[in-house]
Amino acid sequence: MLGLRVWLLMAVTVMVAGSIHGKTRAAEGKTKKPRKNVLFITIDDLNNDLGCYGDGLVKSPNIDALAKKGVTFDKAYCQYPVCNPSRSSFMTGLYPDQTGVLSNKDNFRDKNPNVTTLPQLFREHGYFVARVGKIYHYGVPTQIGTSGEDDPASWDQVVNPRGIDREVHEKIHTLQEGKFGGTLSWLNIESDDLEHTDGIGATEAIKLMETHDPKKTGQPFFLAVGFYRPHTPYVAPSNYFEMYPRNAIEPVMEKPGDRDDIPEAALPDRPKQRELTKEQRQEIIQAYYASVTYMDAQVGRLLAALKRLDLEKNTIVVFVSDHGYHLGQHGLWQKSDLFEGSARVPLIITDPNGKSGGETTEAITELVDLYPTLADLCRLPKPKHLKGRSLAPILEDPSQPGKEAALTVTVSRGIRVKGPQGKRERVMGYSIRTPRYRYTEWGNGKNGRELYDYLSDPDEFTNLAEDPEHATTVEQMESLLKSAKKRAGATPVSENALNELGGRPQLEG
Ligand SMILES: [Ca+2]
Repeated sequence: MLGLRVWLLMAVTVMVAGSIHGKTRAAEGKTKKPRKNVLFITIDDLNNDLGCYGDGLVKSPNIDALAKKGVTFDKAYCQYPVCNPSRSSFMTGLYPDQTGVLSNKDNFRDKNPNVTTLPQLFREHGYFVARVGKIYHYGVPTQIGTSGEDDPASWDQVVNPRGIDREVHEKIHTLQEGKFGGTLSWLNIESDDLEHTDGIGATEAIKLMETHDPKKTGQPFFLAVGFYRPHTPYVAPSNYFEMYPRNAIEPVMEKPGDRDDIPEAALPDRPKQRELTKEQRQEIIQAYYASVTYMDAQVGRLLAALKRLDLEKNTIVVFVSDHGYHLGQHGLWQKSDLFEGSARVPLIITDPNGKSGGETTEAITELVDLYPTLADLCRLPKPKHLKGRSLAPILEDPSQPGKEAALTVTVSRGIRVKGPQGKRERVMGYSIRTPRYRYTEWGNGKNGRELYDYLSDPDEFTNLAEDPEHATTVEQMESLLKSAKKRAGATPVSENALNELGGRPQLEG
């Protein structure tokens, strides 16, 4: 085991890009007053089950401590509830219809070869810009340790950690033999934090903070750290599993009748997930939460390093997940759907010079807003292509109103279009979330519509879309959705293209 451990601790691939602007940047760093650093932490498949979002069971002390220093966004929504489309959107500042990335197989450079990404903007303005782990799309777990589907133009340096979780696949419990990412899979393993991919990633990120400390280099940094947990397989050290006794977990069971008024397109079931027993659910949720708390500890290491290096007072921290995650709600697990559980994400932003600390905002927020926000906070010129809106005014005053509606889109599961034995096709789903309602159209409404009122129905049990009593609200929502689609560049996707998309293996990651 010792030999394996030594090897694992060295299992890091570091790549440094040829820096054509190196001299210019160093000079810039010396002549201008110190600028803010950015620590951009992205989490894979993390939902809002965290202490700072009011969860009474999940232990997330480090994320909660971060929330006390910044603004917690209670109504933040991803633009697509799957890794690659969501990440491509917030990293470019474009909506998914504009990036052209509607599955895990696409690349935003195909449609937008010269788009300036968020980290690229910082590179162009003299920052040292590095990535550790998953920022753009990675197939998890298979691409761990590689650069995944990276965007080389975004970074000066990249680090690809690979830990014990990538080496123990034969031990992992899974609902589908040989599959880990697109299904539910988990493993409790006696091990040390630092043997796992995210522990190695945190160590490498801390080294980058040390070597690229602006006090030494005269150059600010933009450090993007992408943790892999709690994405499946939920592999974490045993001590984190022990924090969640299974009988203390009260899993959500599918409510009888819940699906009666939900359109077929809205329910992307994955094999064997609806039939899980209560005991199986407890075992799976224990592993998910163990992975969350393990990841939280790695976030804590990054924040402690910022403090130790006296960088806290000049570093903006963003903590965000790429999309939400279901643990049994509506009989659904994981992601890919347009319910609140998949669309909503945790988002915390700290600005050391900001007035707010420890406040929560109810402002409707989209992840596409992150790019203009960071450009604003660091006083960089915003590229013209950006479609989001800066959150700087909300950070200044969290009681400010947000957007009228947040847009989340997805390609549906295959739905039967010609009778019960007919062929299955895919349609686009577009959903808006306002402060009170969620309204969703499948296939422009031809394949179903949904309206949920969170004031009276937080669990989305009753679909009000076809209820005559709510006709006025539906009309208002139709109009809001229409304008949201317009600003997001939604165009009719040809049926063939859509079915090609849907047929691709896009669930992993
Ligand atoms: Ca993800």
